[in-house]
Amino acid sequence: SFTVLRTSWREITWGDNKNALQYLKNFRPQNEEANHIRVLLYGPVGAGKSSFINSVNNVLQGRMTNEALASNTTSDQSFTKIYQTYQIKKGSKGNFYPFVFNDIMGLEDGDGRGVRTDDIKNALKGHVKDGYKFNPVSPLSDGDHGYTSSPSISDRVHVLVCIYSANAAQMNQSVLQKMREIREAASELGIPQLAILSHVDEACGETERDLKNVYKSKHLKKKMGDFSSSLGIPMNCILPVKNYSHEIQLNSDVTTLILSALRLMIDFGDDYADKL
Ligand SMILES: Nc1nc2c(ncn2[C@@H]2O[C@H](COP(=O)(O)OP(=O)(O)OP(=O)(O)O)[C@@H](O)[C@H]2O)c(=O)[nH]1
Ligand SMILES: [Mg+2]
Repeated sequence: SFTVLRTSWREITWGDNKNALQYLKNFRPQNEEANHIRVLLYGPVGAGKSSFINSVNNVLQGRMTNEALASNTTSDQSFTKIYQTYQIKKGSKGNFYPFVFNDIMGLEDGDGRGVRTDDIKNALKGHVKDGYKFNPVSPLSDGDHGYTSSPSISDRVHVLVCIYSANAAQMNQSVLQKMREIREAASELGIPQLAILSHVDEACGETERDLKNVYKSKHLKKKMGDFSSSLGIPMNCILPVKNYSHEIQLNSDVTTLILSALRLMIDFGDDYADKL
């Protein structure tokens, strides 16, 4: 075929998810002062931020779940407006995995609708209280109810993950500009960054037919390359993912990609938290 390469351009082991699962089950932050590694997901409306958290939850629970509430309505307003920390249950005794997720309201085109870049910077530094409802009109400031003045290591963001749909037509310039600003803010703080290219199933027929073609698809390789250069994130920090969306049961290949992205973000975050 003209659309797929003969061999994968990146190595990945399909169908054996046990090692990665065990690694995550055993994981503890190196920094003993850190209760958890905090992952902040950001990206345009509908990119799949909530779905990614749902997918991680599915994979770690070993069954389908619906806790992070991915929106199923098509709307120009983002579904995620509250700064909420998502924990993942571990076992049945009120334990949680030592990594947590936050997702930030979509970056929308134009002014005054998405989360302000200043508030994303606040979140990176741990100043945004859990449950805070972002105000698109004015950013949080010291003294506000939702503002944490002296954040702990656990309040801070340890890894920033940008999610973008492989199925999106073209990168919107104002969204791109906003993503760059956020990246720069994170870079100034030394926070490691990754990017997830979601919806890889919908973006390429060969991948839709068989997810194992994800690193053989010429189209997706180009998408990842374009994404890398427009965002300024190196190719080895870009991970393709197909979120659990229409499935009613777990699928080993879907899980493989989710675990591979999750493991990298936890490790990057852990390295950063260890230096704090
Ligand atoms: N086929 C497919 N559908 C996906 C994927 N990721 C997300 N979806 C679907 O895309 C829609 C939007 O996903 P969400 O997870 O709600 O997106 P979001 O980034 O949280 O969006 P906001 O909270 O509105 O900013 C949902 O209907 C998901 O089921 C994917 O990788 N593949
Ligand atoms: Mg969402």
